[in-house]
Amino acid sequence: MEFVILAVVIALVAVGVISGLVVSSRKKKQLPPAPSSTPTITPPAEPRAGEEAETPREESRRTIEEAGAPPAEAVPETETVEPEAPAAPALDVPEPTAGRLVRLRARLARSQNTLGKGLLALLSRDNLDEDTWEEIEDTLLTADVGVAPTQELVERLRERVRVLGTRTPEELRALLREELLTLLGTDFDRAVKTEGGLETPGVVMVVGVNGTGKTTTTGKLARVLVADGRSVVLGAADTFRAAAADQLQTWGERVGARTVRGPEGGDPASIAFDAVKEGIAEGADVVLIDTAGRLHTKTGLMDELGKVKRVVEKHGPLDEVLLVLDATTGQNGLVQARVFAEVVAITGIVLTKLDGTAKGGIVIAVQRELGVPVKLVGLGEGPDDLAPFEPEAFVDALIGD
Ligand SMILES: Nc1nc2c(ncn2[C@@H]2O[C@H](COP(=O)(O)OP(=O)(O)OP(=O)(O)O)[C@@H](O)[C@H]2O)c(=O)[nH]1
Ligand SMILES: [Mg+2]
Repeated sequence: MEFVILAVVIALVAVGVISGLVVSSRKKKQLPPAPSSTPTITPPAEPRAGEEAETPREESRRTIEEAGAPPAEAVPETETVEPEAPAAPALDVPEPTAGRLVRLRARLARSQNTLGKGLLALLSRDNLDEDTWEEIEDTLLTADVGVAPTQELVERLRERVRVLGTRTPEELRALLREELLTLLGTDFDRAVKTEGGLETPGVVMVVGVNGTGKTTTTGKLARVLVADGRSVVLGAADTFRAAAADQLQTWGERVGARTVRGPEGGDPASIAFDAVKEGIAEGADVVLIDTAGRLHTKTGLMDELGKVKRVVEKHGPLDEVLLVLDATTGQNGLVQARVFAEVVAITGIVLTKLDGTAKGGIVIAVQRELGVPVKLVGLGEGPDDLAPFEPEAFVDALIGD
């Protein structure tokens, strides 16, 4: 008898364990794959201080509920809209955007050492002879500041050091800070524009060559917007790569943003068009359109990008065309920038992978090249590693304050 009871208990426990495993493996399958090494969906992504954390979360929830049940007429005839996974309650709570650059300043360590500390060390030499000025020039060129800006900076520093006569490390730091800021420009409008029209959402298109970080940036930007209380629709206009739309959708699902997508190999312009249409239909605040990476040397592909933009503009003007450049590719980025600017009139630059390079000076060079401000910088693969670009915070991070 005892044996029978024991056997029943063991059997029950075994069933419990097995069903637990099944459920948890099912759960795992439902979770979209993480776009980066950070953990997915489990709420909240990062431990956050009590009350502040609550507000955006409420708003995110509201977004997914609205998005989950659009009015019948809002659904486009084509099957381009994939509704989200059944109202997963666990949405990420993105970090607030204010002060991100300050928080992520340590990620600029490589540029910090080469550019900031390197320059300060050189300027602090007792004897600022020709050789030293040449070394200063080399340091700037190595950090990808570019030839013309480098010459300007060195000339102005030389002049000011000469006039100053005696110089303390504090004075030199202040001089360098001022001159770097002058080169970066402090009066550009660096806000990413997403106001849109009266009846239309803000529309932002993200362009750039392969692998620069377009999709990642689009996903991170969606989080920034959601954190600011805006509702977002994503347009997966990259139909070249099979996984591209999934990658974008995964980002969207984490914050409750719907992704409009089409068949692989489909027409990117019509997906982009449908995404804005969907944004209008559901009264979204912002539509972000991710495009396929393309070689800037391939005329046909570049023409296609121009077409995507023109088709989207049938709904109304674009608020932003963001060019994503990989900071580690240095001067090659400038060549890309020039070609893209000709085809789609860039309104802002996103410099990604600044965390992995000593070439932070590219910020100066690329702005100079396009006459368009750097608006965002990517400082890592984490979901909230995208920061609004602030010249003061950037320079302070480089040379220490
Ligand atoms: N370290 C670092 N990695 C980044 C950053 N931004 C993007 N990445 C990584 O760069 C790789 C490419 O990113 P994607 O967003 O897929 O690039 P893409 O431009 O969309 O690529 P295609 O769609 O193939 O053209 C990914 O592994 C990202 O995690 C950044 O700021 N820092
Ligand atoms: Mg992509």
